[in-house]
Amino acid sequence: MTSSATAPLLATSDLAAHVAEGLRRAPKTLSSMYFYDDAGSELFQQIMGLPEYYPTRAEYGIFATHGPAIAAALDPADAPGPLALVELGAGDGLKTKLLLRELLATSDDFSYVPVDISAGALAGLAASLAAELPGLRTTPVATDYATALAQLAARPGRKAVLFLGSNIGNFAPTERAAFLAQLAAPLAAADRLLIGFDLQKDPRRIRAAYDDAQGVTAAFNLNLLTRLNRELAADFDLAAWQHYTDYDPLTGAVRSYLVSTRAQTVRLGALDQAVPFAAWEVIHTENSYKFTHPQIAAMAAAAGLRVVATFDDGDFADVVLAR
Ligand code: AVI
Repeated sequence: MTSSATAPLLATSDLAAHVAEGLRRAPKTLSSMYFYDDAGSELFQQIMGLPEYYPTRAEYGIFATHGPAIAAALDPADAPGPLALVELGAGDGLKTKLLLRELLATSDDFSYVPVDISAGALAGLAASLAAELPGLRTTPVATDYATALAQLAARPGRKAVLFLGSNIGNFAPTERAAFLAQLAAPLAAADRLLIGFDLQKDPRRIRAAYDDAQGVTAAFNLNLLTRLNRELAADFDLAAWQHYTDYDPLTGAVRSYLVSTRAQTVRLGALDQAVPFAAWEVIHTENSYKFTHPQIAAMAAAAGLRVVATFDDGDFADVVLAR
């Protein structure tokens, strides 16, 4: 997301309420949404360049190969009126820039609305777009998905919504269905939705993508505790926590955890709370689901959407959907 604002995107009270609730659950849970403070966003940038983390390269390759066809599916030649390209979770926009170049060349009236939870990532994206695509009209929005969905529903005019990078995989199945239904609801006949799905494949390859040899993904996961130390006056001792991740081919879920390597009690000053952890107890921090084409078709149908086009390299699929 691009924004001139650098203020925290989520009030500390939101984080505090979330953490208080998540650490009362069994198993203890924290949402991966909170990975993306400025340090976490930078670590995610590094992850996207790792040899083991194939999804970003795969999707970039799909955009590089099929850019004109993707642009045509999102902005059909006979569709009326200006187009707003709204991207949820825009990040650094590397892949989207391929599409933006294509649309700038073919569409006479479109604008780009990158939405992201990280104001830092958005500011970087806005600066790079201004330098690389000076003719582009950009309106960045720094917010979370829930607010973005409400804003989307209220937005008049033709729109194409991008949800790339297998961000859809970070929802649990029930949340995913609800999110897709909310995304679908405001779409008119000429509107389009492009979703990037990571596909099920060699389980070892998937697992390695979330447990890289350099330990960047571990640092990304552990950064959540650093964030809680800073923003909630917590005293997590990072030396007593490990990153652990596993892939279940039956459910298609990569699950990531922070593992307490000893019995310990952590104080969260801002919550006035002390949380006990048993030795080897885990905090579940992330789901990263992988999909099959039949699952994708079923999810689309359940949200009242049809598949307009699919761009697939065998590892990853970008699917254009419409009402
Ligand atoms: C942002 N999201 C799609 C990434 C994923 O693959 O689930 C986040 C990530 N977590 C660990 N590595 C990458």
